[in-house]
Amino acid sequence: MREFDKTIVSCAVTGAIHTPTMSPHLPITAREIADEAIAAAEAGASIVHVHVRDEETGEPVTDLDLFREVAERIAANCDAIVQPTTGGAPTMAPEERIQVVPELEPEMASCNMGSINFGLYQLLDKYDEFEYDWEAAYLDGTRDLVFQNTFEDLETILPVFEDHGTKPELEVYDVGHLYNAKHLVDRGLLETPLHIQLVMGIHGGIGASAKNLNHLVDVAEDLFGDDFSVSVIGAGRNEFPLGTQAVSMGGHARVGLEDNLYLERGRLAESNAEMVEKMVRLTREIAGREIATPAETRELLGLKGQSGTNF
Ligand code: KMH
Ligand code: ZN
Repeated sequence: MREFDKTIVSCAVTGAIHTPTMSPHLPITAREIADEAIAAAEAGASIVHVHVRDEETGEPVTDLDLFREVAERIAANCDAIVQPTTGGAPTMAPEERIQVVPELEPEMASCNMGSINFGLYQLLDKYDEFEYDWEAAYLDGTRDLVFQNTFEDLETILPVFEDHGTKPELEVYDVGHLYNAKHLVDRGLLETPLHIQLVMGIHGGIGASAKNLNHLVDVAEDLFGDDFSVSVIGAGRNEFPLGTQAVSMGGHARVGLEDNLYLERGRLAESNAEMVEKMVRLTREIAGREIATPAETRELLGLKGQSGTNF
């Protein structure tokens, strides 16, 4: 694993996993999403990962005007790296999800390294009723749903990243996805060094445990030698423990309301910024490492710079 002297903290401010009823602090409108990202950057996040939502109902959408509004507002107010999702929601088709890359030509975007069952239906039991009709149907629908990222999908979308100078952040939900990435590197569809985001604890993907994190890093080292950097997302209550393990082993961490609604057991996070502040504190106090600025992160990851984007 590539060892940087600084730690990259990313923040995923809204996502498509959690629905409006689950937290009053989940940003919904383009303005709210952008402002949460700006505050997260001010708290120390050098990469802000963004999804967009229907501004009335909060339903995940791929509306390019909303993505543009979010990206432009963030870029006008901070120098964080704006990283749109090409994952969208598990219900969306890959060809719909990739459109944001040609539109915004971002420095980075997420790129999902394989299909998985993406179970959210287990969240239904936690809520007596939902504010919007779509929420329960959306969650229940994941019982019979595959979050699609086939080899053909990847063959189609990876050249789009290449054409627009967008570095893919490889979202890896299970160990097999690392072998998918190796296959794509061998076919010249992925360029090293890779930036791998280990997504742990999604229902349908690898379980979130210290042992599994070590295993995933071991497999990545077998496959890529030192030609990769790794960040870690622990879903839900796993976020801070696995993020701390990651930064302590020379990796990086992602926090935010996309992946986890709680600042600590039983206490909803009131903002993405306070989640970033906690991860920065843990990085400094437990791992004894400093946080990378956006400029340092661009250098470490070989990004093209904000001037190379289309927003
Ligand atoms: N929302 C999930 C379907 C990504 O942003 O690329 C996957 C996701 C990953 O959020
Ligand atoms: Zn996402």
